[in-house]
Amino acid sequence: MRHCDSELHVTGRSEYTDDVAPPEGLLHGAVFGSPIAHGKIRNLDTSAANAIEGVRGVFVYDDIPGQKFIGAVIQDEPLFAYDEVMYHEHPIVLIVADTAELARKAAKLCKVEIDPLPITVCPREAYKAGDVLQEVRIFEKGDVESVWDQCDYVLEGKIDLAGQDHTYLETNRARAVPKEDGQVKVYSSTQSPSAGQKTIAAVLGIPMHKVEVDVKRLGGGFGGKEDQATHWACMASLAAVKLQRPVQIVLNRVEDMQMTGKRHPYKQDFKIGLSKEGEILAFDVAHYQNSGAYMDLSAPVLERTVLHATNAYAIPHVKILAAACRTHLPPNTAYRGFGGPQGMFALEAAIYRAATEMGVSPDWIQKKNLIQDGYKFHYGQVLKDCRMQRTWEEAEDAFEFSSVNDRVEAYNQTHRGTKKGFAIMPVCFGISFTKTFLNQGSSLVHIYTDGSVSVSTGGIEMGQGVSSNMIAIVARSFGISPDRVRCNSTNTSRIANISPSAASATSDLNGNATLIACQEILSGLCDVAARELGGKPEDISIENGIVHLSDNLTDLTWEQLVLKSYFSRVQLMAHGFYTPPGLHYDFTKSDNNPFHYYTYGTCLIEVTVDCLRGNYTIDSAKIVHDLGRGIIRSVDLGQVEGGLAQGIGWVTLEDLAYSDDGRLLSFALSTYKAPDADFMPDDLVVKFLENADNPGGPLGSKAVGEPPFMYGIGAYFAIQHAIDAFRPQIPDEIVSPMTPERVLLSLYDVKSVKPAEPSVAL
Ligand code: LUZ
Ligand code: MOS
Repeated sequence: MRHCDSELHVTGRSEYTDDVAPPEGLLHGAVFGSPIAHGKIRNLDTSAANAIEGVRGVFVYDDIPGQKFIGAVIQDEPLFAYDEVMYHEHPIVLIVADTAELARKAAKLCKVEIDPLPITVCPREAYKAGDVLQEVRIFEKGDVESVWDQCDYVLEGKIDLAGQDHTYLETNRARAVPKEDGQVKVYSSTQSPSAGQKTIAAVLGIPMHKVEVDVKRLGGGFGGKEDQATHWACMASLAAVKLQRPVQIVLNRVEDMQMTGKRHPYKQDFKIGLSKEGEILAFDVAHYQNSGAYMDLSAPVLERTVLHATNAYAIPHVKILAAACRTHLPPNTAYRGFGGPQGMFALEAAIYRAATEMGVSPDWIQKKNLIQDGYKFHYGQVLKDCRMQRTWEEAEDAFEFSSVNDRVEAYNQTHRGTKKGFAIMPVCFGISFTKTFLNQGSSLVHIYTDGSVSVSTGGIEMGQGVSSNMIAIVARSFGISPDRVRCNSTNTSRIANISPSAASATSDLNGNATLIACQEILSGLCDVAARELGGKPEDISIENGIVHLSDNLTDLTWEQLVLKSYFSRVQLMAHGFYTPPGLHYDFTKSDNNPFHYYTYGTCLIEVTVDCLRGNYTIDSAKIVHDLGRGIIRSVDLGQVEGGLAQGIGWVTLEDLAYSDDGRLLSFALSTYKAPDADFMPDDLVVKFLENADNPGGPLGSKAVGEPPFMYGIGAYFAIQHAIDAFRPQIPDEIVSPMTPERVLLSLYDVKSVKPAEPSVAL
């Protein structure tokens, strides 16, 4: 089976939110945002905007009839800024007009007078000033202070990790259509339709059953639409209900980049202690998360940083400080990996630093400290069916780890202008929402009288292939061809209280729910078939669309069985509900079981650095990945390759630069470079573990969305390795991303320069 949308995609016929034919009288919204990053609004004048011919509505904070503050964790964020602006381009006014061009023109005529207040963009500074979004927490296992003396090596360092723009092809957008009796139907590019529904209802002050959110598919989400799609859906709904006209908001690329939150940048301090045999005895790390102006998902993101702070390594003494620091940036948000990558980066940096000091290769330390069955994490979960060492060993054999070092050294000894480097990145990623209640999935399966089937679930198709997975699960459950099955849009009137499509868990939760729904229908169908064929229901099976009795072919087809069941008044639709067992998690306690299981893998990355120019190529990436028993190979491969590309992009090209006054400098795709196909290694090998069924996933599968992202971290240390071959160094601060400019500066003894302000007016 292939991705079910592949033909529609390559022929440009797949429909996205605003591809659906515009309803009559559709109006268009544009947002006026704050010209500065922090200050008190003294006066707001929208009269010039209002006076423009074709402007149909101007909306500000006071026009909100219901709840004026929104937010998934706590409601601390006003839908429109009203007394204090907290970041550059913070939305203040929504203009609605006949065309998007007119709305944008009018938005430019809004005038706001603001008394400036001090701006903080650095989380360390916010932390020192005590400006944190929640109580600073310290997690401890063992006692790091007691072991430094026993360590043969103790190393410290500082890290400056940049954020990352989601760079989905489809920017944030929503269309709201007013319906009879105060209802509103909303087409939203969101990973979380129920969050949209709930928040729209609260903002409008109406019950949730008056709001229907429908999502066919997204042109990418990556976490950027887990929480922050809600804002635009609320604004469009507010205007649509007030004006009784359909209203659409489509952010352009620059607006999307400036107004929405990103992956959280972090500043980090680490201290690591090792024995001379290479055992990691203690790891002490402080994570200063750059949370942005409001909470958004910062707290759960920071939790996952804490949970993944020791990644794939067994460490007896651990101390982790976690601070969510308020800065004057848009609220940072979910992004593939959800804090996990930031947690893992710090430890990899510490291991690299230790390896440099000890004169060994980092992989010698990595391998010695890999987790195994029975290991108890600092948050209490005990590992079982651990496949960490297995993926490492299979990668070691398949990709000949033992010869990589010699090969790279031999190259470096004979080449002056270019140097090679490599790194290995093991990944252990916990699968489940850490907010335990979110771990629920629902599915509605309908068999129609012609034998065709439709399935609706809480899963959002954002390119990742969840719809294809749902189709595969239905087709296999009923023993019919996937062409007989269609996956519907995700709709809050068909499925209630949908958890966001996030945490890599969408196919797991909704796929297991789909299996349950199919089983329920199947038991009725088997009764009918048994009666018809004169056998026992438990001896009935269906394969390739034909009913089998005790594994023997019969004359009864799927279509006939369905029709007979219908005429016998047997149920042909069912709702399935699934929640994984045994999860419990309390951030303040240490005996937790947050994850249903873990996904494992090991990646080897090799690079070549051009030591004259500072640019580099990623020569190869070779991965052994555990996906249980995969559902659709090409879909899984797409997730692994896409995740890897995004991970490499995060630590290499994607330079999310802010000025000291809180303005995003790289606010367009001309100045913000995401990796493309050419940048990816020609030599890309992905091997899936064999005989690795996972009892926790549907059809034995494992979650695959996020874990491969973290393989990309290896690219950073591979490049550093190559740089060190040219000019050995211990940087004062480990700064990511490793852009070609930074590489060049570190190859030669020059002090870092600040990026120039872009001169192009947009
Ligand atoms: N979203 C969320 C996530 O709300 N909770 C999580 O634990 C999570 N983990 C990964 C990605 N998104
Ligand atoms: Mo996410 S970071 O929306 O799984």
